[in-house]
Amino acid sequence: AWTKNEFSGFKNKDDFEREVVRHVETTLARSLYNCDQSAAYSASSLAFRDRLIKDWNKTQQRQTFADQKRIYYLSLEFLMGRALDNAMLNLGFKDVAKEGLAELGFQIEDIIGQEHDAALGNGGLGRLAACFLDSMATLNFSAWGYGLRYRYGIFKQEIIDGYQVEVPDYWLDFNPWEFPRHDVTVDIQFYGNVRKGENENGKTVSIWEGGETVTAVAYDVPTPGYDTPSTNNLRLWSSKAASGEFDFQKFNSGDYESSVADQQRAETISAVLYPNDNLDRGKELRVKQQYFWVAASLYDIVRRFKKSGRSWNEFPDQVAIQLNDTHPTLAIVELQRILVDVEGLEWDEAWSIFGYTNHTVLPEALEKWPVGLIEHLLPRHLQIIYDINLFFLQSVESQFPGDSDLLTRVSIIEESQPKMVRMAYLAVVGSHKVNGVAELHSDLIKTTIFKDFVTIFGEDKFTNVTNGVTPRRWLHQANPRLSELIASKVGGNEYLKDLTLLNKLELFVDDKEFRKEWAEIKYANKVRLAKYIKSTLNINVNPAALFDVQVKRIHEYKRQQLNIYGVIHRYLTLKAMGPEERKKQQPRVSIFGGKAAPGYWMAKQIIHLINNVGSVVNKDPDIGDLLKVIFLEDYNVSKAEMIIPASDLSEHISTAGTEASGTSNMKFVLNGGLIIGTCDGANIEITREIGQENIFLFGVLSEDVEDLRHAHASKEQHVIDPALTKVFEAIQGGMFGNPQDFNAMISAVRDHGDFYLVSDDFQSYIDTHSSVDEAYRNQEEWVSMCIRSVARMGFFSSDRCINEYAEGIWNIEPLAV
Ligand code: 26W
Repeated sequence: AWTKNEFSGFKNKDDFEREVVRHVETTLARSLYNCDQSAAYSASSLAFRDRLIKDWNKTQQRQTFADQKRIYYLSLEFLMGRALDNAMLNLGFKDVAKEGLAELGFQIEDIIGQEHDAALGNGGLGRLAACFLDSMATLNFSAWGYGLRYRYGIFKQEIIDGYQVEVPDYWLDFNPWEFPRHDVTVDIQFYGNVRKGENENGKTVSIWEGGETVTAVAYDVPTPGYDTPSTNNLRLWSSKAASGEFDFQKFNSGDYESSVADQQRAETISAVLYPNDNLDRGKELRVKQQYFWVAASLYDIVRRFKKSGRSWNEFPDQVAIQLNDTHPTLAIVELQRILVDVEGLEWDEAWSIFGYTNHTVLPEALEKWPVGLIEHLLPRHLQIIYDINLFFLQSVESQFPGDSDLLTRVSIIEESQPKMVRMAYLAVVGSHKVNGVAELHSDLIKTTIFKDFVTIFGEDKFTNVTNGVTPRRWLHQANPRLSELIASKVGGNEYLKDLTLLNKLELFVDDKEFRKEWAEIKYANKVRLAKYIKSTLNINVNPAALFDVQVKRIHEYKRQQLNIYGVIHRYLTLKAMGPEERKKQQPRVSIFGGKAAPGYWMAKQIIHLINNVGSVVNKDPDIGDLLKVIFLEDYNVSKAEMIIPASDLSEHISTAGTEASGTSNMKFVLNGGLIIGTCDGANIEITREIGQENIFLFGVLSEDVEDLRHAHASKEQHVIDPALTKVFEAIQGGMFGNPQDFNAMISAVRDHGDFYLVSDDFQSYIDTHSSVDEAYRNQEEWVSMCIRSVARMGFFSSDRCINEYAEGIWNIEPLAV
């Protein structure tokens, strides 16, 4: 057993204050009289950081000493959000900090609000990686995250005249949470050529030489667990020019400019996060990022392994590498290169080192690289890919003799013009387990994109790990009052480490006083969001109205267009009513937020329509508080922490079969909101857990999607839903600005086969919204539904997911503290 103070923390508020003052005066070199909120943030962070470092060092020592298997989580994205609040809560000293800051004349919320989000991710995949880091530390696993230290995270979104404008997110001005390790560097090679030659031991191997070298520098970020001294490491690589002789030569011969240009070219590799979500654009710089990061990480992993002095056959007992989507798939090839070319080992296929998590079935998101590009950039790796493919196809041929169609279908090399390397197939062939992220999704990958591979490798290679979220950030941190109320009923904060304890709440569903407190907290959270809307958009929204929220990346498959058409339908319906009838309607606020990929034109049109509808509806005197339409600018993790607790109803309305899991659906329910959603992703398991009487499901089922699409495609113009037709007529009549702007959106439904089935689902969508209105009118029953739902959400903790990965994929046990 450990005591908190032994490891980290503050004796009391005075202790904390002293540390803040010390940092203000020395580290920041400012006087206390000149300490503004920003300085108070910096000093508080440094004070907590000092504590974190101690735990972190001890954890790393303990892990080195124990010398057990480690998990390496490779992800191109880590969407961490803010660190200070999280550090205060995980270390357990937020109260002390609050009092201390108050004495210094600050409100803790203002100080927390000074921090710039660490936004090194696009959406679901990156945030999942961040939740996993929190769980791995909390559960005391020896785990490392490996990623890229982008100078620019996901862009900031501004809305100007209703359109999205992208602004660069330069976030590194002051970042107390990272530690540059200028002594931990790896030289990474690109281009060049391959010849046969002898290695140190006189063995004939392939030698990759020439080309250019870029240096990877490690930046370490401590990631603390909750209520444990375990603090794991997230290592992010930054690129810089290698200080080779080549540069000096140029420099000395007076070619200063081109030497600086080389430097900039090297730095470009880790300069910017690609802002595409679910779309592969096949850019050379992206594959350079991938190899740079993967090669540096593997070098680091192998270096650590070799330090233990073990022989290579123990490698799989010491190392588990999880591939977060196909982005790090080159790690499979790079490890093979290290083993065969550098270490001189024989080709060995049967190692259980890699696990591959698939996060999407959308064909446009599946990575493929032109063979010519890989050959040019990574000539030796292409040879190894060909070898892997050869061995694989030979084994398929011996298993299914004469089935040449099968060989063509499963080949890692697609015989197209130009030829392509199929990264998902490479990941499947090179991993011992492949998992989807929700039951439906894991079933779908087995019957669609990886069907043939199930035949070849058998069912057991394919598994499911339903996603989860960390209750520390997504309940305790985001919704402190609700977290406290829950703790008072379920036996304290233990439930934050064992979320199934939430089930004790069922006993209090009928407790009037408890329900009242519950409702008051929701209301207070809505008031806070209403104030934020007032201060940013100058729009008054009534906190007593039903808050209906859809916040996520803007994408046609996520169907924000269905939502806004539903809003327009509501508006038209209200307009057609007499004043008496109107008074009987449920007031609503429709809240949207999310970024569109900068090159995704249709998604940007959707944002534009939402804003135009808002500017008409919000100032219509006939409507008043009955309907408001809000688009919140620059949705990110810290805004999610404010928005999610304020929602009554949230929308998870993807075309069935397209959303792999969704994770915000879990966060919304955990915060006492209900869901309107399709039978897709984790919505299905949420329904199973909380009961179908507590969720508003609608729409076609995934097994019917293909037939419907075919039926639409076979018709010239397909007949669309009459209510939706009215919506289209209103848009085309110019009710929401220049109708031409929205031709493409309408025509996608009307003339291009309605791929996302907006028309098919429209009627059931608006009917289901009517049921929501009706249910909301009975507030007592509504609150009961919310409490029951929260009580049954224990399954969706990312702790449960990590335990499933540990047991079913990584074969690893936690390290006792
Ligand atoms: C190559 C471009 C690219 C970039 C990002 C392709 C694909 C991605 C991600 C895999 C997209 C993503 O974030 N997927 C989401 O992953 C979440 C975590 O598993 C799921 O909850 C979401 O349903 C899924 O869309």
